[in-house]
Amino acid sequence: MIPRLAPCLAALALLAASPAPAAPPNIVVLFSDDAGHADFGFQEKADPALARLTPRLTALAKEGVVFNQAYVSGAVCSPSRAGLFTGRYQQRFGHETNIPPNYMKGGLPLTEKLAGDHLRPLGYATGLIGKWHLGYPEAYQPNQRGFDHFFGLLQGSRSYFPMKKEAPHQVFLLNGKPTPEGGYTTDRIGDGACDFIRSHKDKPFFLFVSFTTPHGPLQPKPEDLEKAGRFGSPKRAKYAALVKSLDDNCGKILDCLEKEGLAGNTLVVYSNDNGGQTATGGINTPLRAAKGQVYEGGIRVPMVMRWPGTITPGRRVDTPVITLDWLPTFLDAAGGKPGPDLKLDGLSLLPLLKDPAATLPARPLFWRTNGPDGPVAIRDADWKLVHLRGKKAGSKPELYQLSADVSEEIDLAAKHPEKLKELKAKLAAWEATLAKPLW
Ligand SMILES: [Ca+2]
Repeated sequence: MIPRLAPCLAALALLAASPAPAAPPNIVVLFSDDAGHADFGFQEKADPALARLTPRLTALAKEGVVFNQAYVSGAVCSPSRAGLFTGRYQQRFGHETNIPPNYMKGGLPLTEKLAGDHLRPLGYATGLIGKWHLGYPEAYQPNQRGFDHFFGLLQGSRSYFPMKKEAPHQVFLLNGKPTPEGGYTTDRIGDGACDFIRSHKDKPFFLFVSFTTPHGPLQPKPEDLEKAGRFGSPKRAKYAALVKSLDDNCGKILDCLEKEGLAGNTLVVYSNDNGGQTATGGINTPLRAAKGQVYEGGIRVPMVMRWPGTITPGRRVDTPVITLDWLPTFLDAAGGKPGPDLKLDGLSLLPLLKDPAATLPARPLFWRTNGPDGPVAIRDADWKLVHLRGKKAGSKPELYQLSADVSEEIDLAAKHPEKLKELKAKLAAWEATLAKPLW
């Protein structure tokens, strides 16, 4: 028998020596809305009270990597999402400001391809649960923009409790059809995400969970408000309770992945769509300003990625990254390549995720929030130019060195005119490539 077995054993040994190609990972994005930079336990300058209320996201961060200098491409909801889904600066296609409420003349331009459009041909099931905010007419809704499955609202926010009176585009749709009111909005989004995971566990999936939490209205569940404890202001207490419900539901979704045996081969990303909204209780310490502005407090966000076996747990990355990098990263992880005609603005973060010693090619990052006369900013290495333009602040460009002054308090424009000139030129070259805002 031994001689007959030998070739089989040799073949087995050969198989063991050459690992099977890894299955493409599931990709799950947990995305919050208007949360403060300091309002998560994994942040370096976390508010201790909020750290206590965010144990699940803190645990996720310990199992993965935290990006200390993560940016969004837009300072408010809709443009930020247009950038991350396309991997392109949204100002290139005129999606520069929030879509006006219930605007029926368009949405994210149909000339643009979104993440789901790219991932579906790679064998991915695609789902969006929660807030859309990228267009109301049918042709602009998620089911027509690369998502097989959509359960959520077209509007940018809604009541957290069942609406007594119908409001346009705020009812939850299930693949285009309105669903009855019922349940707490954040819980419905968490449950909808788990339903998607359970029903798509047999093939790779891309699931984008788009919470409205903790965007206003400040309507926490009474039990969350009680558990949140005492705060200096009622507003901050309600906001904290909303963040608690966000963390609870992120935990629920992570548990679903675990229960279905999928956590090991799933890239989980957590981040937030724009800088914290201080007007509704968010705290951005130590960053200057808030949602809507091009200072760090408007554009720098908490960001975590976990992918067991690929990302070494417990790392913090200081390289500046931007949500425009997500699409190239997801394509890279899924084994795809962006076509040359796509003209993506982001870079794959996979090298950074795989190797702590890796670096990204040097590149400037840009922001503009309100057309050619609106506030604008560029970050290039450690330098940042902010120009509010328009009627604001005397309209002089300001220059900051972020490693020494993350709070953007010391304007170095007069001290470093050459650097100011260099950044102004780069900014002007970028602005020359942009389209006119669509609305
Ligand atoms: Ca937002």
